[in-house]
Amino acid sequence: MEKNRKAVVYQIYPLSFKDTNHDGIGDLNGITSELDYLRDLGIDVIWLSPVYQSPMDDNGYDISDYYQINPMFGSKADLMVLLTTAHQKGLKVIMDLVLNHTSDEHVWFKEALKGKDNPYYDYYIWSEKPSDITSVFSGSAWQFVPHLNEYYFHLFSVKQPDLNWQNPRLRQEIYQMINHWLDLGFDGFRLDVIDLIGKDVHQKQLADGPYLETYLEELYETCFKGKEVFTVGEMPGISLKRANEITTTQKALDMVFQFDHIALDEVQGQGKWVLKKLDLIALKQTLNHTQQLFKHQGWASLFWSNHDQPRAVSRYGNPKEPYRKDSAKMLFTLLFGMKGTPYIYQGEEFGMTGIQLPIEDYRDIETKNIYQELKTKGWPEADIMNSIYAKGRDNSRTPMQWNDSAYGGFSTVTPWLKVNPNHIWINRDLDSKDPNGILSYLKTLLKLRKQYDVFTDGDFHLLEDQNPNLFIYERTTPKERVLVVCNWTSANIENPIKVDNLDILLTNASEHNTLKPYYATIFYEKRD
Ligand code: TEU
Ligand code: CA
Repeated sequence: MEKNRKAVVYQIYPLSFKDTNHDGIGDLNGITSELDYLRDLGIDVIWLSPVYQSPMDDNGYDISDYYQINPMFGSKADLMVLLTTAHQKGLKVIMDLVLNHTSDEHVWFKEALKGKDNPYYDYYIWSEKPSDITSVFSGSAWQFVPHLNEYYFHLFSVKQPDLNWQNPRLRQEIYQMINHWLDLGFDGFRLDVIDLIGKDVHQKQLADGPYLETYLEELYETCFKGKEVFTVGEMPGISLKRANEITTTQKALDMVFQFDHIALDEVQGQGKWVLKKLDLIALKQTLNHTQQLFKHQGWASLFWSNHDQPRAVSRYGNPKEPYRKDSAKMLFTLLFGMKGTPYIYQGEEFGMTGIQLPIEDYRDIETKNIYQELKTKGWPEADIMNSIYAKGRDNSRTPMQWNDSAYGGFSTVTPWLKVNPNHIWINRDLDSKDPNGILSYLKTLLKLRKQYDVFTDGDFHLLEDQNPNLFIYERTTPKERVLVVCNWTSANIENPIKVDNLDILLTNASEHNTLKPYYATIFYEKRD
């Protein structure tokens, strides 16, 4: 919705944000204690990854009770304190809704297992014969239940049975639950793999399923209509075109996460573990395509990273000194100069990097399963580990590095997942004291976005589209023009654009004719 178009969203992965009761696990009170920091950063909306009751097979994306809070994070009262305090500081809080599946420990599934006559049986997806669909987390997507002599469908872990959205009673029960969270005062939702609710498993149509728009409209009519709600749907399997159409109708979601620009460093069709070097021209084409498609209708989300994706600096920039800071600034500039809603993933704001661990230290179910799967397939150990270092989800889940103390100030005891040893020189406190830090740069960038409408409204023109090293574009309205110039590489490169007469809004450099490694500048011009 129009009113949300200047908002900036910050994603919190509660497990890894801040531990205040010394059990090595991040908690709600830890989040509340850092709200001033988030407000001062210039964000508007906090997206909380799931904190509901859960056996944590997939770190909370396996919900066993949508109404209760997992005690490892605190209580529902703690959550309400977080919400109220955030509101006092002018911040919104959106919850993560996992509606494609529940935990197998959810009471609905426990009831369903009692037999075909049970009213909850039809809340899930069953078959007498498994098809060849595989789970995102390895193996078949069908799990046999001997006493029912049937298989249930789980696109993710075996502990995440998929819900049957074609059942109207299930849908009503979900809507009721969503309205409960809205009644409590929450400001909106991030909807996990929401494209999947439109699937037809028996026709083998999953991500681009036929019922999506129908259910989204029903959800809108029953929960969101007439309320001020911020909604973003995660849609890993949907085309850009359909994402654009869904965000054009006023009766669905404000925006979606679409992943075309994310999948460019993997061999198409072979999944995320078969690595490929990213081609800047391909990235330009994809982002340009998005910007053009969303020029007149729809609304896009601007993100490099989240709790499933590797750290942006390690993946697209350069985590090595002396390049880390400049490349982090360059990545923010390149993406947040575009049209859409910026998303920052915790730690990205001061350039946290990925990690390399011995296999037994990984905690993510996907990583543990793929290690076994690739072993069985005969991949050499070194290749498996290289793929995990590059793409494993624990890269972005290591604890927040607040300072250089033991455990990075995240906790006073051994955390649930290793802290990156580089917290000694990469941490929030250190970066915030540095006038050339990433934080201070990002704060200015976010302020500029609020100040100049051209960032929200301007048309997007890609320049130098065949240049394999520089990413250059302009944004224009009849009144203003900004020119964004970025060097994607670690080499010095001559600037092909004449910039001598332009004002500078933001830069990480002092020289603008020879562009230093990871150079980034936003130039500005009034047009009359
Ligand atoms: O992720 C959905 C998804 O398809 C991917 O991002 C996936 O997790 C990853 O690419 C695997 O390679 C969402 C959540 O963000 C993720 O954390 C959950 O594990 C998943 O749904 C299941 O709920
Ligand atoms: Ca804790």
